[in-house]
Amino acid sequence: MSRRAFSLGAMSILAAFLSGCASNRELPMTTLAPKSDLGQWIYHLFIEVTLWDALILAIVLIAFILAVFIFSTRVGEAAPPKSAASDLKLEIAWTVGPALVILMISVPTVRTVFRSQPRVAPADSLHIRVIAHQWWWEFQYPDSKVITANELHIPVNRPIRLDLVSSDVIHSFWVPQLGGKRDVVPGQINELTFEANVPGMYPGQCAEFCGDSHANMRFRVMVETPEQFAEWTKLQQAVPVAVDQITDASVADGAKVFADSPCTSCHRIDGVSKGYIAPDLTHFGSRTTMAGGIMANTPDNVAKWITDPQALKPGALMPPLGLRGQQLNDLVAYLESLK
Ligand code: HEC
Ligand SMILES: [Cu+2]
Repeated sequence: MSRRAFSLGAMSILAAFLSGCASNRELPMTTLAPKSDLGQWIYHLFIEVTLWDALILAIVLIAFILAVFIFSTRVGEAAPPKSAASDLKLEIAWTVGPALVILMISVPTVRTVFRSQPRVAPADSLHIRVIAHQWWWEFQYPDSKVITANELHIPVNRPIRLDLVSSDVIHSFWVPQLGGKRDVVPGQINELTFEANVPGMYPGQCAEFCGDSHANMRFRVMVETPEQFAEWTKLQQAVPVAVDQITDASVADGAKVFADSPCTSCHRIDGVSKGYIAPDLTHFGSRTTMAGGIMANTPDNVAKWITDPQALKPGALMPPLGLRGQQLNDLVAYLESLK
């Protein structure tokens, strides 16, 4: 390969890499910009271990370079340098040395593990039950009875205690900026405790391969001020307008389409249906994303989703139900009206 071709190739790879970074800047999946106490502990641990590693690397490199100069055969020197078959002092040194290195890494690690996993939830913590499904996340707030999907709202500067359960296979709850991964294992309740300290929206992702749409099992955490969180909770607690009270004609027709369709056997809408194996749609219109956070919640996307869920999300456990035309439009208008 010519030099020019090589540098062109290298530059285009670099450009692709940099633009990839740029497009992610808005919602960074990074552990290097922690926004919670747990995230910060892990970040500091990473920096601490990296510094120790850098020191060790420097020592090894210096020793190596010195050895090359001191022990190499000189020009005109006939015999190779003599080698020792065994050297007790050296052997002790290279046993104790690595043991110390492991100690230096493991002490702060174990300390962080214990610090980040209190057995008893901190006083005043907000309890939330997280249920992982193939391939979406359900969030239940036992105190306020709110149920939502794929968008977890939490208040800033308040301890959060998540109880993580799975309804099918092993998943893993991971929000890089808020802290470490926690596996979600069927038949077991795992806990995660943290306190977010900067309001904002943080992307999350299932981090344990769980089937066809594992990569599409995303979610968002909205860290809000206490006032915003209280307001959101109030809206989620509101009972939807009764079907016979709906004023908009299209929305009212859509409500009928929903109530008369198999949608009701999987989805719950407060006062309308009791399905529980799929996302609760009582306040679907208030969510910004849908289907495991893979796309924006827009009328267009909802219509495409209902028409053919598997086309948008491989393996999605929702069947296409053959709705089209006016029926579909009305249904979408109804779903989006559920604020
Ligand atoms: C067999 C059960 C089942 C039926 C029937 C069903 N769905 Fe679903 N639906 C699901 C599942 C499961 C998901 C979650 C898919 C995912 O994200 O992987 C879902 C997701 C959705 C979502 C996105 C929700 C969100 O917040 O991400 C909407 C909207 C929706 N369904 C509407 C409907 C409508 C309207 C009907 C009736 C025409 C219907 N569904 C019928 C199982 C079902
Ligand atoms: Cu998963």
